[in-house]
Amino acid sequence: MLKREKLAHFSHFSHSNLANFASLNLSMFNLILFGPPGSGKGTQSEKLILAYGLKHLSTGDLLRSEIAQQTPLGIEARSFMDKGELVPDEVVIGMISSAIDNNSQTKGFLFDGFPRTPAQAEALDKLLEFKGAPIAAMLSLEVGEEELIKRLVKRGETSGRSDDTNEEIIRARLAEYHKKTTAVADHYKVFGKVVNIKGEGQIDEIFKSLCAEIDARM
Ligand code: B4P
Repeated sequence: MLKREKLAHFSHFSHSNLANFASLNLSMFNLILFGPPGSGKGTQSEKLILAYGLKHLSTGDLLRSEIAQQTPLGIEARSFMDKGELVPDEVVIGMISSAIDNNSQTKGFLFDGFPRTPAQAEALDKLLEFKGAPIAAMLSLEVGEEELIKRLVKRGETSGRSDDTNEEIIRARLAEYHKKTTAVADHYKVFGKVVNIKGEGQIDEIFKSLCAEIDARM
């Protein structure tokens, strides 16, 4: 059985089977999918969670769900997202912390769009240290700036996402990425966990490159 099939197979294990799971020495396997807005994190995450049976935690999706339900958190988050700014750390960290607690039986998380600041990275490390399950790798999708803008403008034509609708906001998101998020890669480089992947080209080719890097670390 391929490693990724093996891991997906174990995702069907129930709570009572956890002892078996531990005796097989398959501890929690956690990944970060990293990259600028529009680099394909959401696109590749959908394929990776199917292949490896990991629990997908996308802070963008969680925030958009809060906005759709018009919760106080969603209303606050929207005011930042509509300007292309990051949502404050304490809001996002609280949200991720509950999502981790609510999925304690998973055999691994795929973090998509989180962490986006060094403070979020430190908070995540502490949450996972508590579970004895550190980040195995940060897979970083590399895509040129003009290609990113082209993709997001195109998505804006159909997605209805307010942060994709005009180029000025898209450029603000990219500026925010350079100002606050690139430092997160520096944080994980210190631990030798960053793997750069070319994020331009066919979606399936990029997926294969990601799988090769994951399989090498399982
Ligand atoms: P996110 O939801 O994380 O989204 P994103 O960065 O815009 O996009 P992603 O990289 O997932 O792109 P996708 O695959 O969809 O963030 C939205 C906002 O939420 C942020 O700006 C911020 O305000 C807030 N937020 C989220 N997390 C936060 C945090 N931790 N802290 C603070 N604030 C936070 O791809 C984009 C497009 O490209 C798609 O249309 C796709 O079809 C296309 N595409 C993908 N791969 C392609 C390929 N190989 N070739 C051609 N097109 C491709």
